[in-house]
Amino acid sequence: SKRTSPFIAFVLGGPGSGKGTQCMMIADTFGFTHLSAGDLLRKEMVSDGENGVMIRNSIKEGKIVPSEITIRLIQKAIESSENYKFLIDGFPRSDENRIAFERIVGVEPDLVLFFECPEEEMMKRVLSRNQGRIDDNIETVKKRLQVFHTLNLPVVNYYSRKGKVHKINAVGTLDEIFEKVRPLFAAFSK
Ligand code: UP5
Ligand code: MG
Repeated sequence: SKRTSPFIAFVLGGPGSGKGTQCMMIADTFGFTHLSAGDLLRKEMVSDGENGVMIRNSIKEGKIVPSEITIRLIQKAIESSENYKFLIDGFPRSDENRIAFERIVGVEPDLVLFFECPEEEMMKRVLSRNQGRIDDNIETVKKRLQVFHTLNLPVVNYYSRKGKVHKINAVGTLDEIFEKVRPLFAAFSK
């Protein structure tokens, strides 16, 4: 089936809520291309680009990188893909991010997934991840949680009012959570 615009799902949730993990399972099962905004920024951070130092400083402080930079990376990834179905993981993180995406890319998400997870659980997962991320330390995690509450949640509330949010309880085994996610995508596949 041909669409004129891509199918876009925003996948939101606090740090360590399981966005990346579930996106990999959705991508495998339903043929989506998984675009993690954080992964795109970490890749850009270690490239020779002019914004590397600024991106590193933002991530280290749990701050949101300027919208134009993140959107350019997401847009490039969408445009260079043959696919038309995308999971955009960890973006938009603020109303400003959201409005800039609407303005620059000019598309609305078809659906928004929100992984709801208690703060203690998110904290525990992030601090036991051990993959060398410069933001997986107690000081930065506290800042990430703060930013999540003040800037990310308004985006979830905005899409809730538009009836686009599917809230998923993110506590449980990977498979238990995926069984709650599956029906949302089954409806859109094929
Ligand atoms: N895990 C996963 N599911 C589990 C389960 N059900 N039970 C037990 N453990 C589970 O999971 C985290 C850890 O928990 C893993 O070890 C996993 O095995 C385990 P993961 O799937 O990685 O969770 P995720 O929600 O993806 O956590 P992440 O830490 O990636 O979330 P963040 O939103 O904090 O990180 P992100 O990479 O999106 O952003 C990092 C920074 O980049 C931001 O703070 C910001 O500075 C910057 N950024 C921007 O500026 N703009 C953007 O648009 C995006 C990022
Ligand atoms: Mg992630």
